[in-house]
Amino acid sequence: MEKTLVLLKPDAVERRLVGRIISIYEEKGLNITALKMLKPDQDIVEAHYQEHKDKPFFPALVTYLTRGKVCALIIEGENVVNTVRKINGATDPAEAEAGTIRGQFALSKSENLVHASDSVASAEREIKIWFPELAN
Ligand code: FUP
Repeated sequence: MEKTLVLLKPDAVERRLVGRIISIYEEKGLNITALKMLKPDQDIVEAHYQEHKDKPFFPALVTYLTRGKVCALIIEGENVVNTVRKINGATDPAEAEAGTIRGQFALSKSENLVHASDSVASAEREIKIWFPELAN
């Protein structure tokens, strides 16, 4: 079954939206197969966002992700990578459809509540970063 890596970022935890957001994935019929809360260090966040390391927003992105606890999840289901990206909505909440998580709960492009892998290959890479204990 296809897997994706989801992060509920520090703003989601600070705003006590973890339960509501997880419910949206579950009510869609997707399965949460791993879940943990952790305060990530700089290394893990830099590894996760390596594609953005030369972008001007990268230092602020690392500060944001490391400022508090995140909830990391593995979600499984048919076509789950695309399904969760649609549920999350566009990166910029101003462009996200109203029914999406970002469309409903977020305002800021830099603090947009959730992350989800953008491909099956990204999901495999990101699951190893956030759940190294599950590697076989
Ligand atoms: P997404 O795949 O939707 O998480 O979006 P990106 O990989 O493009 O961006 C990752 C994170 O970088 C965003 F969630 C927030 C941050 N970002 C900014 O702060 N400014 C930007 O212009 C683009 C992204």
